[in-house]
Amino acid sequence: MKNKTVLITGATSGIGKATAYLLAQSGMRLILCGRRQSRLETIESELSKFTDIHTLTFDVRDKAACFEAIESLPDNFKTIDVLINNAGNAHGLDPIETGSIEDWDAMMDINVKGLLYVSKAVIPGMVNRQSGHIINIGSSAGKEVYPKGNVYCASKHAVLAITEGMRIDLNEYGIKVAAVNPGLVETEFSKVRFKGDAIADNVYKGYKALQASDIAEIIGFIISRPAHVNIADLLVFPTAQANSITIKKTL
Ligand code: NDP
Ligand code: 8X3
Repeated sequence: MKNKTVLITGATSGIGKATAYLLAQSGMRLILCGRRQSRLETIESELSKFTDIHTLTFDVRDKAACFEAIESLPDNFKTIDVLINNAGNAHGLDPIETGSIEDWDAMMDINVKGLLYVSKAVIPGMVNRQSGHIINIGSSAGKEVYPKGNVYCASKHAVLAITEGMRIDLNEYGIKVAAVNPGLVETEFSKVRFKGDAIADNVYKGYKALQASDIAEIIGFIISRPAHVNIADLLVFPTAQANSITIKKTL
């Protein structure tokens, strides 16, 4: 664990940030990515006491920026052992007939194409070294479509298909590939989905949602398995949630 270099996309918030804090304490060298540079700087200053941190500020929608960012890594961060493709969000929750094309573009461009761009920049090094570990953050929405979830669910179904394809194609190089698929996690996710609308405040009320730290612990567990063990596909819900629409609320 200690000597590994881990790249986390979407490290400025939620699951990615919690994962950075957890992994830093096991001494892993971290490359933290996101668009909000000031947040990356704060996280870097907090975590530098535990480990070496390098930050990369770029938008995963920008193909050239993804490749330039990975190319720009200093020598001591160039060997990426673990790639955590976490950057992503839902944008909107609307029936297909009224959904916004801008929201659809954002979800497909960030959740699917952004994941592919970053992976394309990182995978050749793993192939050359014949080792590596890719953990893609999917969603329960990648296994089940729910009302008004249409394009977000499609983007996460794509993440799962890409994960399975990566696992097959990278098998011969000894590269592990995993999908972690959470249900409801209390992060900035709903603020982004509902564009700051107060409706976001109700999403996690009346039950105990998963916390970002719960997913970070799962990611830490996956990374820490012995070389011959690959956790391929993990679905995790809060206890109150049975599927995307069955949630036991007390309010
Ligand atoms: P947050 O909104 O808290 O975090 C999203 C992260 O993604 C931020 O760090 C953000 O950084 C980054 N990001 C978003 N868009 C871009 C972009 N265009 N370029 C680069 N980085 C980007 O949400 P979560 O932590 O909940 O989400 C993380 C992942 O978990 C997502 O893939 C999400 O789909 C998935 N997920 C979330 C669930 C939930 O209920 N919360 C459940 C299942 C899966 P910045 O804005 O600084 O760029
Ligand atoms: C996030 C969980 O149920 O809002 O992927 O789609 S959900």
